[in-house]
Parts: sequence; C-alpha cells; structure tokens
Amino acid sequence: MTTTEDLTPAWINDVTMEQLERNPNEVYQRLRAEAPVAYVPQLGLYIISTRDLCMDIAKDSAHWPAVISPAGGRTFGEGAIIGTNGPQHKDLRSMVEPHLRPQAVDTYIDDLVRPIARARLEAIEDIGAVDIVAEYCEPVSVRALGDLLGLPDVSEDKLREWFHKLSVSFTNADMTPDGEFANPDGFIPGDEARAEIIAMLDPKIDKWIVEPDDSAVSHWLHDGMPEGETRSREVIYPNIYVFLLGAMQEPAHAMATTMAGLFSKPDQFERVVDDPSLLPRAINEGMRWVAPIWSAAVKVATSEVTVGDVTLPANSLVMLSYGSANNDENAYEAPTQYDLDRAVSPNLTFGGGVHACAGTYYASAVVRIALEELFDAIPNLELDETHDVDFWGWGFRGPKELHVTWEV
Ligand code: 261
Repeated sequence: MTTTEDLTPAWINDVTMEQLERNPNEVYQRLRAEAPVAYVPQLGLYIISTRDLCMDIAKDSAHWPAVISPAGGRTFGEGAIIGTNGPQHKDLRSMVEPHLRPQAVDTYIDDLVRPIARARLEAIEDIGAVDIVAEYCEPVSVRALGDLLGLPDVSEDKLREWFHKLSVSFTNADMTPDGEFANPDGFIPGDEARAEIIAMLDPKIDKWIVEPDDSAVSHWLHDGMPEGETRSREVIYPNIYVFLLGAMQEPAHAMATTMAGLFSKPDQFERVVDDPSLLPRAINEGMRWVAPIWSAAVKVATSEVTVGDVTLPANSLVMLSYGSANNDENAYEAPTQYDLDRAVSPNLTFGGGVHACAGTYYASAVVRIALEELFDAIPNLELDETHDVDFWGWGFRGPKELHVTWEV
C-alpha cells in the first residue's frame, strides 16, 4: 500500500504558493515528468498534472464525484454548483443553462457586448497608451455579465473588486500539517466581498420574487419551481459567488492572454488583425496556452482507485490541474509557445465530463466580440515594451496588467 509520503516528491516541500502564483510551469513540468500523481502536503491533496489522467478523472464522475477545494468551500459556502453531484447538480445546471445555451446566447450576445465594448473604446481610443486589462478586458467582461445577471446598477469597479477578493480567497490554499488553513486572514477579502454582495442583492431578490424580470438571477429564482415558489437564497448565493468570480474574471483573462500570446508572435498578431475570422482559433490557442482556470477543479475518490501507476485510497482528494494538462508535452508540441497554427488536439480549458463549463459558448463569444471590436477600433495596437508582461495566478491565471500603445 502506498502512503501519502511515498507519493510526495521531496522537492515539493520547498515549493511555496507565491512561487506557484508567479509561475507554476517549471514545478508542474517536473510533476508531469516525475510524479503525475503527487501528494502535496501544503495543499492537503493530490495534484494530477498530465492531460490523460486529468481527462480520465474528469469524465468518470461515478468514481470521481466533484468536491469544492477546502479554500473554495470556505469562500463560497455549501452548495456551489462546482462541488455538487447527482440530482442537486442536475437542478443547478438546469438553473444556469437557459441563458448560456448557444441558441440563447446567439439571440442576445451582439446586442449585449458590442455597445459595451464600443463605449469603452471611445473612452480610451484617443489616449494612445493604457493597461488594456484594467481599461478594457475587465470592464467589458464584468459589464456584460453584470447586465445579464441583473446587476446593471453595480459599477464595473465594484464588480472587479469583488472578483478579485473572491479569487484571492478561493485560492488561499496553504494548509498546515494538521489540516488547518495556514493563512486564515487570507479569507477576509472574500468575507468582505460576500457581505457586500448580499447587502446589494438581498433587496433585488425581494423584488424579483414578486416581480420577475428577464435577468438571469430572476430566472434562477423562478425557473422550474412549482407555482408560487422560488429557490431559496441558500441555493442561489453560493452560485452567484461562482459567477461573480469565475464568470466575471476569466473572460478578461482569456482576452489578455490571447493578446499576450499574439504579441509573442508578431506575424500572427498581424494576421489576426487583418483577418478577424482567425479570432476563434487565436482565442482557443490563448486559452490552451495559459488556461484561465488553471487549477481549481477537485474530485474525491468514492473507493480505492488506480490512477496511472499508483493506487489511492478511498476519499482521496485530487486536484485536476487543467493549466498543466494543457501544457503536457505528450499532447502538444512546444506546449509553452503560443502558436496560432498549432495542430488540433483537445484541451481542458473548459474541463470535461458532467462538470464541463456551462459557459463555454457564452465566454468564447464575449472574448471574440471584445477582441473583434478592439482590433477594429485600434488596429495599430502594440505591446508597450517598457513594461514586463507579468502573468500571475495559480488557481486563476492571466496577465496582471498588459500595457499597450498605439499611434493616435
Ligand atoms: C464560472 C466558473 O466559476 C468558477 C469556476 C471554478 C472555480 C470558481 C469559480 O468561480
């Protein structure tokens, strides 16, 4: 019988969260080569780092039901869709899916995103130098989803503050050897965001209960419920937090990552600006290159189970490292390079199995439209070489800032 110590590479004990947040790639490259199933004491779980093992586990929800990570559960509470299974998960999927079905998205996405994108571009197009993350990617992402959810009166800056606070709290994953959170104060930002979210949403929910409208959250309350009943706040809130974190932040990461990738291959950047029909491919590769949700999916073994070459006991927690899977050298040639012309090979950016992202089509459309409008308005965009492109994040990853310039 193998033990957690047998599956802990000695060198992993020296790896810090700060190091992973700055750059997880070398650590995970070594894990893929030496220990694709590794117990990491600081996280209190096993890391699965290769593409094939991540795919096998993601698809096998019978043996590997979803759970939320410890820090994620501390941040969102019980009942977030990402950690539910069976009939509870089915109900929550049916709650969130209507607005996210491709057929539904196609009816509203241009009217939703293009005016938001154009208004932001009008505000910046005469400046000639901005951090495009703060001035465009994040505002467009949060305004579009905020309007869709029913929060048109919550400012872009407030929505950005909330996803940031929820995100650092969700990934405050360091554990002590006794299985306690090593940095309990790291959850304060998430607690603050949650308190503000409830104070803002409670009155809206009161109103939607008696006066439903077309907003997504109003539908979450009513759809599929018996006449005169609504879903409880206990059901709704953890899932609002899921959206206010991942669905707000990650389209912006995908936009900025795709631009950073294209800037690393200037000829490919030119081709995409000249031919916007290349954007879906460019974005798909950007999200493969640096997966926005880099390391957040966790599963639990229902019974003793074999993973690759090792046997794990029942109740083992595994973290599927989709960002690492997407850089697996056994699946992709030169995986750490952005390449618009790369051969097709499936990736795990949107996960897999029954928990595969419900917002895949929505998010891809938001990112595409935002970049179409940006490249149309400012085709002579250039990377500002006086700033470094600093990617940041382990759970969620993208350029922290992306400074660009253009001739006005
Ligand atoms: C919309 C997806 O959001 C998330 C996914 C995984 C972890 C946290 C999230 O908010």
